[in-house]
Amino acid sequence: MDTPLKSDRRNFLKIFSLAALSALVPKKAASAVDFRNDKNIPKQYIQNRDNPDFHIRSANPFMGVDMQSWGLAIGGRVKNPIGLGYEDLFGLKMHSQVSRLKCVECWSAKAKWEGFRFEELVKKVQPDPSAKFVYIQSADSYYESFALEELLRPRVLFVLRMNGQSLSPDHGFPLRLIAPFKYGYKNIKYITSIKFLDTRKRNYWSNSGPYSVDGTIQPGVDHPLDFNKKPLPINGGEVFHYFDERPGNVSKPEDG
Ligand SMILES: Nc1nc2c(c(=O)[nH]1)N[C@H]1C(S)=C(S)[C@@H](COP(=O)(O)O)O[C@H]1N2
Ligand SMILES: [Mo]
Repeated sequence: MDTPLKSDRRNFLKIFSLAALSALVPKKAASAVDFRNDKNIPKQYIQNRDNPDFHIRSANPFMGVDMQSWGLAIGGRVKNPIGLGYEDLFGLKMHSQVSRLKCVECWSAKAKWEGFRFEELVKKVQPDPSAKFVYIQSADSYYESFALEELLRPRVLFVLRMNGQSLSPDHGFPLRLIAPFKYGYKNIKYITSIKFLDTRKRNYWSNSGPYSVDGTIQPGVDHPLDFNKKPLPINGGEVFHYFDERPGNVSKPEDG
């Protein structure tokens, strides 16, 4: 089901007003405090937490998305750049799947995810033939990078609902990506912008730790890209953590 043109236009105008607004507001005003290296993150911030059911990973702790100013901007090398509001996303054809998210830290958890497929957005914006890559940015200054083709694969969902409810702030409200064949860090939360590009950009964790841009889960290997680009084998059928085995050998990077 396509969102009516009228709605696209309304949101296209909204993008302009957002752009005008952001020109007035100094960059980073919303997240003036940087808690990345802070041990005492205020309780109300979204932050790393090990839950029995589903861990939370948040590289840049923040207060969550403010829906007053949230919109999804889709542009770059496309015929029709658009802006969509939260309600517009529910006009897209929904799919549901149960799949597991696997973090490079060797925990995993599964959930029922509901959302739309990337082709819904592709149909609307009509990428140029040169647009072979996609760059996704989020409200917590996280960013990811994909080949366009990867996002069109089966079981890749732009997710609005988790286990029968709207995504919680911890798990990426209002919009996150689920790509089960990629490590957790590729499954970007709090999405605000999707750009079609002719070059491949890097992602947050390849710039901040020993992780690859690609992030494809390889059976029999711990990380897709470990130190010295040497894949680490799975020990005894279980994934083990490099840092558990060689204490002091290398410094532990931030949580990935
Ligand atoms: N915007 C954003 N997306 C993100 C992250 C993040 O810090 N910010 N962490 C990633 C990592 S490392 C993992 S393992 C998963 C964890 O998802 P969860 O917090 O819903 O369990 O989210 C990924 N997506
Ligand atoms: Mo992760």
